[in-house]
Parts: sequence; structure tokens; C-alpha cells
Amino acid sequence: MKLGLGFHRYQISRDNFRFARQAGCTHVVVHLVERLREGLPPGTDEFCLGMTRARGVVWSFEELAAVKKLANDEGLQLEAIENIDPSFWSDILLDGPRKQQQLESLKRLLRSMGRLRIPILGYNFSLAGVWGRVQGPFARGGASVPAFQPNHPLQDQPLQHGLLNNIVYDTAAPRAAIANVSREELWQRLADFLKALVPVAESEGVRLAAHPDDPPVPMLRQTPRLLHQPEHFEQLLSLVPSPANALEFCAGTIQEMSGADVYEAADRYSRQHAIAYVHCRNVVGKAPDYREVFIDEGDMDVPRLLRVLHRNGFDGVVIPDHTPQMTCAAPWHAGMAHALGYLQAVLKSL
Ligand SMILES: [Mn+2]
Repeated sequence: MKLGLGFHRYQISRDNFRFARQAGCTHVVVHLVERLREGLPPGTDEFCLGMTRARGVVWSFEELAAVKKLANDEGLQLEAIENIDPSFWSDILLDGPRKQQQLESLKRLLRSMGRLRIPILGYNFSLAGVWGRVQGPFARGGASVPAFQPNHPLQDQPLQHGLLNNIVYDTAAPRAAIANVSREELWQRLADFLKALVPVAESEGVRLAAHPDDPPVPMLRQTPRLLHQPEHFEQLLSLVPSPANALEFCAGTIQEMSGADVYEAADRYSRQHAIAYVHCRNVVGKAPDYREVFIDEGDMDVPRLLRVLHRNGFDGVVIPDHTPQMTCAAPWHAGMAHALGYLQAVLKSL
């Protein structure tokens, strides 16, 4: 197993890649979705993450090549691109008129990744995305983390047009709730997406890796969520069986799932060679009442999880996902350095 670190676009820099290398990483994962806070349309909900800059123009070969070169120059491999910009696939998620056009654009992205030998495209087939949590001093020593609490009023707030995954992709969209979508319809849209893209990914040597719904609850913002129990991965994999139809195994999210056994899920899906890469963070509680915590602090026995993966021959990358913000001049870096040190020690002991 290999150690990696994930970076948002604004964090992609020589210094941050050097930080990852210094902490023992050999691989990096990048989120290229660019979110702008300025110019948001009036009436946008205050909790959204911002507006996409991409406006439907899929990341170019040259842009990806530059990120990969920066990583390689610092002695790191670029393992995955994580998350698809809402403007690249809004009509795939919502079954709109530009669906075919957007599928073709994503095929181009996969071909660029294939040429560059970037092995994984992580995605989250979700309308509401990560939503409805509160931030507070809920981890050890009062470190700031997100928590999900039962019946918080935000959780039922309807999803508006022009917004997906908490990112505004269409500033001209009407300020009104989207039409109701059934769970069956949303599964059909996911099937359409996989049927179009998996064959291209497979021929390019790229794996599509599905992240479970975080928070893992059946409904959020009055929209269904597809991957909120471990067995839902089985359903996803069976839609288009292929090595290119794989999982972004987010252990923290799976631990949060009500009734789920994260070790059993790790065992089942690593035996199937379905895990493209792993997010490893810890949590206390289960949906709908949990909080994120330090990696050594939560309900999940992280060494046990990694032993299961190792025993089944999983040889991919593990990243810390997110960590509590530590009280110091560099809260993100300190949190990540702590998690990476812990993970590195466990990996060495396997
Ligand atoms: Mn995750």
C-alpha cells in the first residue's frame, strides 16, 4: 500500500507537494474544481462552496500535464483526479438536454488522462453532495471538525436549480427547487453515465472510482442518495462490470453508515479488486449523528482496516481524506502531518 495526500486546486504548489514528500507520501491526488466566492448570484444560499470557474470547459491535456509535471518534479506520482466539476456533468446528473455532449467531453477527459497515465478519476454521483453538517470544536482538544446532527433544518432545504454538490454552475438558473427525482431515475442516470464512460476508461487504462454519499443518508435536500450503505457498491459495480468501474473507498463515510461493518466492506471489495484508492479518516458515531475526529480517536480501528486491505493484496494509495484543524499557524498542514505520520507507522507495521 502507498501513502498519498489530496490537494484542492488552490493548494497545488511546489511547496505543498514538497510537504507531502517530506511527510512520506509517494503519491498525490488533486481536486481541480475551482470555486470562486465572488460574483455569486443574489439569493444563493450562504453555505454553498462558490461558483465554478470552468463553465463547462473540461480540463485540457496541457493543464493536466502541468499538474503531473509539478508532482513528478517533486518525486511524486499523480494517482488520481478527484471530483468532476458540476458544469462538466450537470445534465448527466439532472438528465438535461446537453447530456450527450457532456458525456463526449468527459470521454475526452479520460483520453487525456490515459495519454498522461493518470490512473484514476474519482467522482461522487450526488446531487446534494456534502451538505447539512455543522462545524464545531468536536474533536480532541476542541479541534474544529464537521459533525452531522439529527434533524438539522438545513438537511431538508430543497436543492435549487443551478447548484450541484454545493457549487453554483449556472448563475442564470431560476431561484427555485429542482423537480423531484426518484431513486430509480437517479440509478438510471448513473447507469447511463457508466455505460457511456466505462468502456472508454477501460481502453485508456483509467479507473472510474465512485465515492459514497457523504453524509451517508438516504435523502438530503429532498433528493435521493444512491451509495449510503456498503451493499450499494455492489449494485454500482454490477451495472457495468469492468476493472474500470471501481470504488473510491472512503472508510470514514462507510464507518458512518448506519449498521455498516467497515472491515467486512473492505474485505468484500478488496477481494473483488474493486477498490481504486482509499480515503482514511476516523469518526465517532453513525448517521444521522456523528462527528469527524482525529485518525487515532474514533470508532474505527484503522490498523485493523489496513490489515484487511493488505491481506487481500490491495496495493493502491491511501490518503487521509480530511482531518481536524489543529490550533496553530498551519491548521491544515498540522492535521495532515499528524494523520500521515500515523498512517505511515501503520503501513510500515504491516
Ligand atoms: Mn472521502
